[in-house]
Amino acid sequence: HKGFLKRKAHANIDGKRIPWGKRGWKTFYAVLKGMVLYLQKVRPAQMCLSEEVVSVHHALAEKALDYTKRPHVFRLQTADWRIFLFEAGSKEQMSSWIARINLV
Ligand code: I3P
Repeated sequence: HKGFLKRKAHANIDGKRIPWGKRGWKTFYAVLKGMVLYLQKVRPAQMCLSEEVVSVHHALAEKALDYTKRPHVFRLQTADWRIFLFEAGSKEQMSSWIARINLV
């Protein structure tokens, strides 16, 4: 499962609020392999690919019903209580990410 996703980090480990200045939306190329979500970011200036790794083992994905600023947004809560919002390109893509994440 792969594709572009926009992400906003909402809460850090143990549910601590992400501080001002680090709460913006960023685009990643996301790849879900097994129980791991790889978030790759292309950085043209550095000519390198930076990657973040998020474990989706015991994570919960659901449509972010209370977030209305953007469409097709789902919330991901990880086992260590981090919370991310992800914006997919369409309703279908959003549903498919949610289903795939909750399956593992
Ligand atoms: C954040 C950025 C986000 C915004 C967030 C801001 O600023 O503008 O887009 O979330 O608001 O704090 P920064 O990039 O400086 O961290 P929304 O797009 O959801 O409005 P928030 O603090 O209310 O989450």
